Amino acid sequence: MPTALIVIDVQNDFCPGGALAVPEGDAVVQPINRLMEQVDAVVLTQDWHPAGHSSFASSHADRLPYDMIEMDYGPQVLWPDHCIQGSDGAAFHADLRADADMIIRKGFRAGIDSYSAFFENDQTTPTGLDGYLRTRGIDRLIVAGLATDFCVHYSAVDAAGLGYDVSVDLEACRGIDLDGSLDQALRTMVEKGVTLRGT
Ligand code: VGL
Ligand code: ZN
Repeated sequence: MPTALIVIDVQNDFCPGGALAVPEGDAVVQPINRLMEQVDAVVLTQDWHPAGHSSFASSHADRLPYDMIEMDYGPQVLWPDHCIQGSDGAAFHADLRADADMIIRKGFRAGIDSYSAFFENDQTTPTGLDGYLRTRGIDRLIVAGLATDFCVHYSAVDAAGLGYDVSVDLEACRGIDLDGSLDQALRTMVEKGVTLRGT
């Protein structure tokens, strides 16, 4: 089966020292580099927000990072400012192999966040990745990267819903874990038909 590796958001801001650092976020780089050698196609996603993005706590009066708010498309966690377009924080980790086939940027509309590589957080606006993969004849996906409980989770569940054979390599992922979000994400992925590897 033609297989693609979908590398989620391995960017400086999600690594130690970054604006939204995931614990041990940089530990995913070497396992991902090795996975890249085992697949037919490699896609990187890049969280890519304009300054003042609506997912930033700083864009809302009297709100702090990790507060929840209600957006017109549903509940949204508020984050520290991160992955601003063109910033060093938005750049890929320097040790991530650079020879990917495709880079898909997400979260670039000021009023809507995008955790998933396939649909924005309204769960209907497509990013175009499904079309790219289908026209390349890809039917199996390995998903890895940051963060397990947010962008990896939503990308894997959407991919399964779109009919791909999806596995998540947990050795090549790290999570944020807000109030049990990591366990919840693992359970949801399994329920939606995603295979978890490396547990
Ligand atoms: C992510 C929070 C905000 C992620 C992106 O890559 O999981 N999380 N933006
Ligand atoms: Zn983001």
